[in-house]
Amino acid sequence: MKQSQLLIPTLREAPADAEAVSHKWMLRAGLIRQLASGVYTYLPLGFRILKKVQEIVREEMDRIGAQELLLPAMQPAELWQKSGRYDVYGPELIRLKDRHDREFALGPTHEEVITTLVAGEVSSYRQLPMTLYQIQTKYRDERRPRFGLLRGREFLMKDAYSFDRSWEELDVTYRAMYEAYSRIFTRVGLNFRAVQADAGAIGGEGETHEFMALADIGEDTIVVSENGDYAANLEKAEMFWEEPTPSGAQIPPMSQIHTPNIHSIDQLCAFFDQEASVFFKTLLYLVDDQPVAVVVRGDREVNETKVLNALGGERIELAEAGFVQKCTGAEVGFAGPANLSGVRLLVDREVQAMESGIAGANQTDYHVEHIQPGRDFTADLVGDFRNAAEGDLSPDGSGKLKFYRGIEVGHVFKLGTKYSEKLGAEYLDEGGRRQAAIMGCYGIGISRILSAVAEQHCDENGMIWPAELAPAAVHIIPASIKDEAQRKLAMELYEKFRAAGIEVLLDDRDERAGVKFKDADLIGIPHRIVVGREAAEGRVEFKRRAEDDKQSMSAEEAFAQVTDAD
Ligand code: 9G3
Repeated sequence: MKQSQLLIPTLREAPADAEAVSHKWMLRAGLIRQLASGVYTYLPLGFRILKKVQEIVREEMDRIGAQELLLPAMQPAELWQKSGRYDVYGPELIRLKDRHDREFALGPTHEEVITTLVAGEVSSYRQLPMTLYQIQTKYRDERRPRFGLLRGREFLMKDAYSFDRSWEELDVTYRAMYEAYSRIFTRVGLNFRAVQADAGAIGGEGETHEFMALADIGEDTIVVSENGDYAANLEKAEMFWEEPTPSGAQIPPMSQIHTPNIHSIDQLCAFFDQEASVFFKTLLYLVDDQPVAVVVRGDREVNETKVLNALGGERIELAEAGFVQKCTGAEVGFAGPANLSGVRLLVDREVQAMESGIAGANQTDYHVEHIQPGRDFTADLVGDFRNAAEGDLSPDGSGKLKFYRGIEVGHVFKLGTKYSEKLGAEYLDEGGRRQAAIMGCYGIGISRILSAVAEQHCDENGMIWPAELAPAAVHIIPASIKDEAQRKLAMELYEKFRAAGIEVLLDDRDERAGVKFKDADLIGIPHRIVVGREAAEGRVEFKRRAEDDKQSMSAEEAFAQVTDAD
């Protein structure tokens, strides 16, 4: 490839709204351009990288016997009505009408479509197990698209769907997919962790894992034990717990304290000169529109996913101030578990085990002290309703829990028969009985991988693409294209690499050397050969993008440096 003929519009500056480093570099290196919020064009170099990610994914999917197909993006609304999901998703599901006024959705995922297909084509146990996959554009009208390809409204996903005859066979399929994912994320050069996750709205009946690329820009928080044996998304993460032995101390009766305008835990700590851990934090939620009060220790955070799962609900949201006032009789900040009626009371086991504490009095400007769980209030449900926190031990006792930010690049689910029953993906088993296929679904964010890799592989000058993804293996830069000796040697090397089947980018532009070096740093091709003043002697300067040192050597040696590395 010759740069003078390629569209690689590098930028000196990134637009101000590019917050993530990956977004900044991908814009400046001329890999992507935004067409609309969350909607991107892949320019030639960016598309080369995207194709390489797809090829790696295809190789690993084909290796485990998954069959590639391509499903439509236009999905009839009826399918989503049959699965019952048409009304579960709000504005995030992009809906449209065709010329006959028939309703469609632009596919955000394809459970309904693939299950309908299999329902029509599979009828015998002899056809199973079967895993089908596609690499296709997904549409999700995110409320806040951001960070470039990390959270787009139109993005490329590999989504696979498996159909098995039993949960045991699904376990085999799931394990094969899990290991294929590990190979894929290793090959694309990501530092990742597979973590236990929560199935969320997709509802599966079985386990689910997310593959998280470690990055500070990541929206998820993952929790990993010191030896790595335990790893979970914070939504699901548990911690070591053992009931403390009660001291049996006599606790004075609960008594009210006037705490004018003391709303927050910090204000309470100052007012009572106490640690946050002595307070009972009571938050009011609506779970499927029913009022629920959750009580956790003052220094903990409520885990809404755990609350939702404990109640088997569909939707959870923090109650508005007005509702809190109506429900507790007090402004926000004075809610407490005692004398709270008409509300389900969920108490974290840590609070339930405390002999006494300080809580809101359900009266504005008042708190109560010496409140004792069991004596002064009775929980409807006691359990683990809090986020794991620094200092917690792993639930398997394997040391302290550590916290990282992560970018979700993959997600695998054991779905069970939720979709196959609703959409009729059934088969006749050996005994001639109709059985619903046991399903799994498996996603990889193809376009998101570009950003995750760029986040993990960049420095202050630009990106540093791992060899498997780089748009070329070597970047040849004649310092001055006007200098005949430099141009000649550069062209010889360029042809030599091409003849050897090595992907090479030649910067044959009539530009100052400094500009070319800056662009080379931005684009991040692993090896760089500068043809400069020593060209006449057949000598060049060799440099790896990931290292600082430059070495003068013969053109032949430089050629060998690249071919040996490849
Ligand atoms: C929707 C919209 C957004 C969505 C979904 C449906 C996420 C939805 C979960 C999944 C589950 C798996 C197959 C590949 C792996 C992930 N966001 N999910 O179902 F209508 Cl608007 O997509 N699907």
